[in-house]
Amino acid sequence: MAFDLDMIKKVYNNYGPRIEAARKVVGKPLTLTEKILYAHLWEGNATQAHERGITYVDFAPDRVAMQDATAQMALLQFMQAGRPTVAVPSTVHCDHLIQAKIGADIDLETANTQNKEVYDFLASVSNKYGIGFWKPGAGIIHQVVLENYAFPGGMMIGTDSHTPNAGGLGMIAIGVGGADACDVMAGLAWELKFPKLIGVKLSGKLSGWASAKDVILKVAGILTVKGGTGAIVEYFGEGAKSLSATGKGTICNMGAEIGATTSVFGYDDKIATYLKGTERAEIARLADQIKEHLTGDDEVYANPHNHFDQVIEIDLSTLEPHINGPFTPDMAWPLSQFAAAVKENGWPQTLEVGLIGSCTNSSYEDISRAASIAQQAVDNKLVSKAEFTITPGSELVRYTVERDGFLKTFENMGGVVLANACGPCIGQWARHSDDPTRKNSIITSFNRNFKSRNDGNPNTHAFVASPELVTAMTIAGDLAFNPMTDTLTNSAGERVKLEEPQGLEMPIKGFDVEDAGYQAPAKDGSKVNVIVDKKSSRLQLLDSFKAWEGTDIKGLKLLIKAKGKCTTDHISMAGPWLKFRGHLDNISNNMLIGATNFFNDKADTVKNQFNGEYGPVPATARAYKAKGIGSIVVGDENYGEGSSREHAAMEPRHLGVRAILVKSFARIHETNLKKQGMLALTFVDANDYDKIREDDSIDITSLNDFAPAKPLNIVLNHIDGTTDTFNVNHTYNEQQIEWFRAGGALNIIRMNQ
Ligand code: MIC
Ligand code: SF4
Repeated sequence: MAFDLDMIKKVYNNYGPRIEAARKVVGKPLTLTEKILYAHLWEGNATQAHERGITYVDFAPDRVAMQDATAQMALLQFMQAGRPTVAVPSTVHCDHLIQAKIGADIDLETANTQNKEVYDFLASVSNKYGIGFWKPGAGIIHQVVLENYAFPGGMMIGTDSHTPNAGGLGMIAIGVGGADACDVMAGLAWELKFPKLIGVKLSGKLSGWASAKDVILKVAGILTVKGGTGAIVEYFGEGAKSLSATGKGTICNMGAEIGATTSVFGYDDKIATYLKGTERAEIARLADQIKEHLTGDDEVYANPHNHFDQVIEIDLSTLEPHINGPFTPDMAWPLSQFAAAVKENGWPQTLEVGLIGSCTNSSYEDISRAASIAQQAVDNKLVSKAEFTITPGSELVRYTVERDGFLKTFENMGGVVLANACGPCIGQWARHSDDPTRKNSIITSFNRNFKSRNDGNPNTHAFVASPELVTAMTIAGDLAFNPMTDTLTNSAGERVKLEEPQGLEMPIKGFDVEDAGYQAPAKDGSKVNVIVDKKSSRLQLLDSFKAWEGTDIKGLKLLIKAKGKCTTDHISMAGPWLKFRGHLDNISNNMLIGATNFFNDKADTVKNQFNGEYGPVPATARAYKAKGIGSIVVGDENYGEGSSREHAAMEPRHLGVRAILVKSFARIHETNLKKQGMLALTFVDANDYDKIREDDSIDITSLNDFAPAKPLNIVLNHIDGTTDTFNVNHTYNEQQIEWFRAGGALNIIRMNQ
């Protein structure tokens, strides 16, 4: 048994008393989100102030989950915290570093050889500090967590932005940077700005081609990539109860794409069924005993407008399948309008590859529904026009869907089954293309479709849809195809219409697996040695960052003024760079290489103010650093959208950037910057962005009066001798200001060791 039943019992025992205590303070009916949050207040302190969207509150999460690409940095930091074991149950999952090239077995073997050093490091650190270790091939973090660890009413943090997947089982699960994980594993409180609440009322019932994925594709269209910022999204209503637990997981997972802190569903029969089907009947039994606490109060759902900051209503019975993209996950198209959009926008109509799976969509239900479409292709002699890949989310699902014949069906349709890992979703994809300069289209059941994400090619137009729709589109090889209305011609020249997908929420014969891939830690890890080779190109022990010098920061050189979308993929690209996630100096060579320079519209070409020459961003930052001069990065809206990777904050810190000044931040990235002792600042007046010139030297003043809610001051020293001055905002609280002063949060933990 991998999950920790004693911990769950303890959480449930506290539930009633804590919620009643909070109820007295709040004095009004409670949403589910509030109940879970109040049940996890640090030291049960019900009197902590909690103004939505305003106050920071301390919480005590029950679990930590880390994936291999972010765990390296999280654990390198934890190793410096001086603790003998982790304070809460924690796990590491090896999923991001496996490259998809040929097929599951060979790719896994290659990964085991190429990443040996990193896997050995993660395995031995886990063994030493009491962390559960899921080997390469075991599956993708969120699917494995859903199958083993997620529980209704729990609270978890994970070093990956799609951690909210566990909301499908009624858990508040939040994506964070490694430094946050390090704090919780070290036994400290975890703070979060008390979220705003968005309620999504689902009525009706899905049918035909519509699936859970279409709910979140539609919500993304309504809320956009920024709309969920600072909020937790709570789904409720009869429609919510009709969705399978894994369908709920899909919705919560992709909630990361609207910037939401997390998303959550209340405990219901579907969740109980899933728990029982995954050998956790005992948890369902315990949850039944405190059922009333694991859903919102009746009054809340009867009059949601009185209790949520925003309410959205969706009728599942009339919901159309959606396709979102290209280049951003919130460009939502109902299927019936998509073909016209493809033509009007001149997107490449030929579909070259369809990819299903990923942490978002690889449940038994997803695979069985997609297979029902693939089977029709085989039965009706339809030859798939596009390439097709399948990435199972876990070994449990893979083993079971193989047993039940679905993988064979995909292979019969011409599909290639990849390893149970992130693969193409994170750019770990050796895509074979005859001409990478050609504009081309792919469609996936993943969640992100930023430029260059899947195959590193900016000419690839990536669209996102449900696995069943991806399968149908793949067969057609044509983005203008609508399986609900159009027919296809088979190899015998006959017209064939695909029938609606059919699937099963849970396997009739139950789940099965030979080796799920779990390795329990040593009972006493004190003797376990963790070795990091000094000459390694992949792992590097961390040095501490310097504390603040105690004065205003003057003469910072503008490193880059980034224009437009600047996601964590632009700041610290994944794909080929994933191999350096444990080596801060080496990975810093990808810093901001994807960002567009406002002054020349080019990526990775910025002016070195000392010699006037244009060069790569990392090299320019290193040149300033070598002279002992700091720099500053300026950016646009929603800067740092996307991933939880703290490398996007540590790299600038390492290369001498002192402040990031933008129109607005994405939540996880803003916190990551604060944790590393950086200044994360926002323009009071967004028009001040226009005042920043390419040759500016910039001062940040009033730092001696740095205080919560008090703006700081910026002086732009232009090269012609003129200056501009304006105020900038920040969201630092007292404690976060301490992090800045100490040069990073870790320096404080170390001091208190
Ligand atoms: C992603 O989907 O972008 C990732 C790769 O899973 C990231 C984590 C990472 O960068 O390692 C995430 O979503 O946080
Ligand atoms: Fe992996 Fe993709 Fe899921 Fe991120 S979104 S965890 S890269 S499968």
